[in-house]
Amino acid sequence: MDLLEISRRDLLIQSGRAFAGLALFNSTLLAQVFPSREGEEVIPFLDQPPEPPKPERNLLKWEEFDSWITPNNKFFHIAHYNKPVIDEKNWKLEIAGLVKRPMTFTLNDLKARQRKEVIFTLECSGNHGFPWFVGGIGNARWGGTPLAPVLKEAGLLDKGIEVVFIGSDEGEEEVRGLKMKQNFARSMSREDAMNPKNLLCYEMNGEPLPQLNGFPLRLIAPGWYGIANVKWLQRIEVRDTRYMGRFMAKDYVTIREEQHHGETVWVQTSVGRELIKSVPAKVTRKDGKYRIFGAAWGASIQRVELQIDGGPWIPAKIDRGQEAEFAWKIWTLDWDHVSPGEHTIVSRAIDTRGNIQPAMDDPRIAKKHTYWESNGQVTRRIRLS
Ligand SMILES: Nc1nc2c(c(=O)[nH]1)N[C@H]1C(S)=C(S)[C@@H](COP(=O)(O)O)O[C@H]1N2
Ligand SMILES: [Mo]
Repeated sequence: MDLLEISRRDLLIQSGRAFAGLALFNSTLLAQVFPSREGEEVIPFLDQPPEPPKPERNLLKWEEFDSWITPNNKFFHIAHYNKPVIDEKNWKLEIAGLVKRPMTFTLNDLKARQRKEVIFTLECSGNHGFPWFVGGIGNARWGGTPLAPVLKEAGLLDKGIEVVFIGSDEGEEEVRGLKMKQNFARSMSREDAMNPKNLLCYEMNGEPLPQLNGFPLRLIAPGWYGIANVKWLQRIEVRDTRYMGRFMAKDYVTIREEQHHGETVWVQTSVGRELIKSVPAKVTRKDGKYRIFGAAWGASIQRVELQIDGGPWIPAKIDRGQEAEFAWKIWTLDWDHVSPGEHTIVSRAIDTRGNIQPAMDDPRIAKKHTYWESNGQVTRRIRLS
């Protein structure tokens, strides 16, 4: 059983770390226990994603969703350029640009600093719905050292307004017929970069960061879409102008029609913070009783509701993840009085301020012309016998 395997694996990881406190150990194990029922059977949805065009991305298969923490070998990976294999002996992180004291750090230097963990659900902003790209998401326990004190030590100059995170991976870009080599990079405003939650991350679920997830170091920016979490980090550069690279200003741009004083305006924004979202993950049957499982993330989740066959919204039960601000919540609904035949299931998440995950026909979704940041309500179809 998958669940037991994960627990055993976690046990090995935890016991390998000599001084892991018993309380932490217990709570981690407890948190991973999925609200599943022994021997239940998963009923496949009718709307299946097509065969993944890029199997190497290792996307999440929602019907196999059975762990609050996504194990490293089941975590998706997306790389836009090459996938550098880095020898940590030859690697350094450089802090450069508009700082008083340019600095370099080896991996051991970073590991010697304050260590922090965050459980954060990383979602690719391209995850735009069934039956297309949906599995670019996973939840991991990321370990590393906080970024803000490192930047403080380097001393940002007053005119430094932009912090650029540059990866080791590179590709060719073309602007106005000019071809040039570029490294993958994303930026944040000085204020966003200094957020105490940001980590220079070298560990994923208690193991060194896997190569495809950015070994030896990546940025983990809890609350931001995947694209902001720069992998294979090699240089952090402080500038006095906005960074305009491909993944900030050209690609990963949301284009939406908005109404300004009754006029239609096309607005372009760079993909940014995660948005409130939920998805029905799977339906199971045990002794003729059905249970719907799902996840909700991207905001501080107050509740999740389900609509079956266009009926009233029914509250689901949130079972896991309430304690972790940036992690997905796992919810379930015991589905009674089910008749044979075809059914639709829709979920919506509501945040602690009362904001509701938008319906697909909400102008925020319907008037969006690029597929990024698609947090509309997901409808799934199923046939029961
Ligand atoms: N250096 C680098 N960082 C990157 C990327 C990349 O191509 N190169 N892809 C980004 C995108 S689009 C996503 S969704 C996340 C995926 O993180 P993962 O591969 O660890 O799942 O990494 C981000 N960081
Ligand atoms: Mo992404």
